[in-house]
Amino acid sequence: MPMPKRAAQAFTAVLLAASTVTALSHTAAAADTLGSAAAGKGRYFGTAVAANHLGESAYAGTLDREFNQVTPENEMKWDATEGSRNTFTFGNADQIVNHAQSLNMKVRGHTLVWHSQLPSWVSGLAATDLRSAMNNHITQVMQHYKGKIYAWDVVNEAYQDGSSGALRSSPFADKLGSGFIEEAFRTARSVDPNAKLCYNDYNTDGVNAKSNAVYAMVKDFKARGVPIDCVGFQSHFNPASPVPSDYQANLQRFADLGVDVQITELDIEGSGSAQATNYSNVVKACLAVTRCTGLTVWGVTDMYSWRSSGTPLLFDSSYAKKPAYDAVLAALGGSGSGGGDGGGGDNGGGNNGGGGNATCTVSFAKTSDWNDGYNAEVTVKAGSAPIKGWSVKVTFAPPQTVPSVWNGTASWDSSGTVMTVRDASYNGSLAAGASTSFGFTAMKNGNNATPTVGACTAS
Ligand code: G2I
Repeated sequence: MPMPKRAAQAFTAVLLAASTVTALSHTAAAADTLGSAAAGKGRYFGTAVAANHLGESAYAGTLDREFNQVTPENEMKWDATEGSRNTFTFGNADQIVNHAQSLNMKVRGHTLVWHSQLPSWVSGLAATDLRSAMNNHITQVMQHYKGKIYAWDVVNEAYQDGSSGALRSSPFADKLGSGFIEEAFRTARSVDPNAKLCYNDYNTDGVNAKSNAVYAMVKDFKARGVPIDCVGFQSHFNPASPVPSDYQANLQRFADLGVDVQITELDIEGSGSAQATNYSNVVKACLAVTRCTGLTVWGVTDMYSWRSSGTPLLFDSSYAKKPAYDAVLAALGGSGSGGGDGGGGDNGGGNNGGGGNATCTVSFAKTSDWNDGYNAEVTVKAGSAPIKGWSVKVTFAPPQTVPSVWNGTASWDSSGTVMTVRDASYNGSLAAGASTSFGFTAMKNGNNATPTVGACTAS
């Protein structure tokens, strides 16, 4: 439940107090955030998140407004979760997971078995001990987050760059042999059968020796029934490593093996229209592949990027939207301040969301009104297609506050005037034409105005 929010801006409009029921209805407009636009295409749009920035209001405000999926940037790695053998520390990762859950965002677990950010006690173990340490690590971390993670990067970056197509040297490959990957996936499935299990790597974005090696592994796993559900393509691009021309074809060939594919760590160095075009091409490639179920950028703002000087992200260091942001939103069929064109009718319809024709409408009613406050009910009605989730923005007149919301999950913009309410998961799924409702209590604090209810966004 949200804390009471005090609206900050001056309120000038004059509205007549209405004690009777006010009804308004909107048809779904083009979505105006990355997450809602992606949801309109049956995808998620996420970002890497660092726990130590969550207390910064511009950071959290941008995250909460724009994204509906998060990947902890470092907090779930082995050095962060099991720095000493069998002593597990989850505090920072829990902060991110709790934040995401309160806003109905998906969480990608990153990552269980990786040669980097690996504590030295692990690299020092002999084979038998290393095998049990690996399986114990997977088991303990996945158990802690069981039911909260939509997908895990079970194994990260196991292959070498270049033309060899071989596994990279690591304690796991060197001591356990190539079978460590299969073993990690089998252990992971036994711990949380509901989480999607992914292999994740970089420089595998186009067809090349490295991606061919990963492709052969996935094909073999599928043929032998080794559990694997998805492949992540990190997609760290710069002028020396640009978006490959066969990017979409490469995603498609993996999808054709029977796995989902995701863009997992997208960032593209550059600026202006060149960067925007590259971003747009990546989004279009994902939308063109039915099993490409979502995209994640590797950070909210250029300021905190792991390669900040390359300004590779969608928001600049002041959290202003860059041309790349507008291009991504337009490619997703949304329309925001940048004036996207609404996109085409492309409905890739991934397997985790609604199709492109998921719509909903809202109507608003004050259900009670007293000196200091009022209660309201917002009814959400699915359009002519079933929907899997919905969200509605409600803008309050300062200095009104909202101490309580029910049957929905609320988040607030940084000004404290705009509340976005998403379904409470149990009431997100609606048959065509079916309705549900959420409610809230508002305190007037001297302002008797009726809030403005925005369009309903369905996924
Ligand atoms: O290198 C970019 C990414 C490549 N794919 C896997 C990702 O997990 C990886 O993420 C980066 C993080 O963005 C960095 O933030 O992984 C780096 C480490 O391999 C992260 O850098 C580390 C620094 O090296 C440490 O000095 C620092 O303590 O971040 C740590 C936490 O801020």
